[in-house]
Amino acid sequence: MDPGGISDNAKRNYQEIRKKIESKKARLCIVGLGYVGLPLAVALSKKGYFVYGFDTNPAHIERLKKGDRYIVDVDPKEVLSLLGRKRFSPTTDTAVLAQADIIIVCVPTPLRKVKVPDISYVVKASRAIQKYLRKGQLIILESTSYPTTTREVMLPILKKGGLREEEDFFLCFSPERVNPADKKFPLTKIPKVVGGLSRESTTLAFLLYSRIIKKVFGVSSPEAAETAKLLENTFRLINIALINEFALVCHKMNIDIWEVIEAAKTKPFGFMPFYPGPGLGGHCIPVDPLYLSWKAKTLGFKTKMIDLASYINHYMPVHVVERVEGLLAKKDIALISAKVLILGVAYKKDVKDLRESPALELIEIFQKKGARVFFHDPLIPYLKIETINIKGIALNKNILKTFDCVVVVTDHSSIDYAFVKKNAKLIFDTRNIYKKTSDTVVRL
Ligand code: SAJ
Repeated sequence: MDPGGISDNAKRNYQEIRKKIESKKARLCIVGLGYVGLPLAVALSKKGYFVYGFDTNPAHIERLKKGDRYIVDVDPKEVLSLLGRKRFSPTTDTAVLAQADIIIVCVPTPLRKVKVPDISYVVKASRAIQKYLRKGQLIILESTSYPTTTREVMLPILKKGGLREEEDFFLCFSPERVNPADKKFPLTKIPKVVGGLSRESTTLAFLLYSRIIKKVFGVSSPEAAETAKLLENTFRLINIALINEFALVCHKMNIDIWEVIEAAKTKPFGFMPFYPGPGLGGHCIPVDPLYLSWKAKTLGFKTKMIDLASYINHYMPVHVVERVEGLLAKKDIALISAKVLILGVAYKKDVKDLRESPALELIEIFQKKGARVFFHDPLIPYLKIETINIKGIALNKNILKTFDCVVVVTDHSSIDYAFVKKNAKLIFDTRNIYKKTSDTVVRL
């Protein structure tokens, strides 16, 4: 799309950025080198752009320079090669923001303790950018947030120095969609949505992402892009809650939920399988939809489904403990004297991320009921979070035999489940790893 009906000043700035994108002379800065920012920095840098990687945490910068792997989807060797070729420059120095023609913000958007959005990282990043903001810059926000964040939070901060949006600088929202540890869908294979304050900013973001991603989809505003992302994650939250509730009902009816899902999956249209589990973890699915319900509430609208789905998902760890308690009671073992092993504590398989992991709630509930709780996770050697402070154990047959129950919580691929089955007295399988129930294996 070429600019239509804009001022000469805007056109000059637009064309300057466009030319730099097309010639790959644009200097980029990714703000936030986490599971979203680092893969993006590497992908753009590999495509030939010079990329600054800004992060407030010096440890991230040090680890990158040492070739440490701290993001599961990024190969440290690639980072070292880009560093060596001076294509990528990680730094904690905000002054690089002045050098960048395009700045992409990938900072966390968590919830505060009282379950309201915490956009303090977005505000801090916006203030840092504003200090160095100059004509001819494109700013893109990728962090998931409630609709209007780009226009009503970021924009007023950027304009503080007198520069004008869509005239001197351009502003766009493009939701991140990284799926951690998903080899089938690396960043470059996941279509990207872009929504700018004007056609020009949308076009510039479209051109940039098109260099690394096959399908880029432009929408009419940042709000449309912000809301599309929340729809994606709310879709998952609700459907995971639905299948969790189905698991609870099927347990009551003594019907195998896993068989029911396999049967429903044979329907070639109008159905998408989700799987019950021990609860809902990660920093996105349990969190992002609450950004929407919070925004709706400010407009006097109560989103009942999101709140109900969150309630059901948060009930699952309680259900798992109740099931284990019931199984042990049949063996005349009370939880208060039981020894329980949590197998896998990350929020989902093959990642080493604990955020919102249901395993943490499970451990707390088991401990409150007096059980002695241990864990094994091949990717997480130690748990030191709030009231939990335990070291992971190695799996060996003598140790396994000492547990009254082993609870499969995170189905990491690298765990030897046959070995566990051979040596455990009782297994409660929340992920259907064993595909069928037996005299020592009970499934959710
Ligand atoms: N879970 C279930 N049952 C399911 C699917 C997931 O219990 O059928 C659980 C998982 O075990 C995990 C939680 O839900 O604890 C979230 O898993 P997830 O894979 O849905 O979420 P994330 O946070 O790893 O990644 C998601 C992306 N995942 C997928 O689309 C598959 C995507 O929604 C976003 O790109 C990403 O969040 C994000 O950054 O928003």
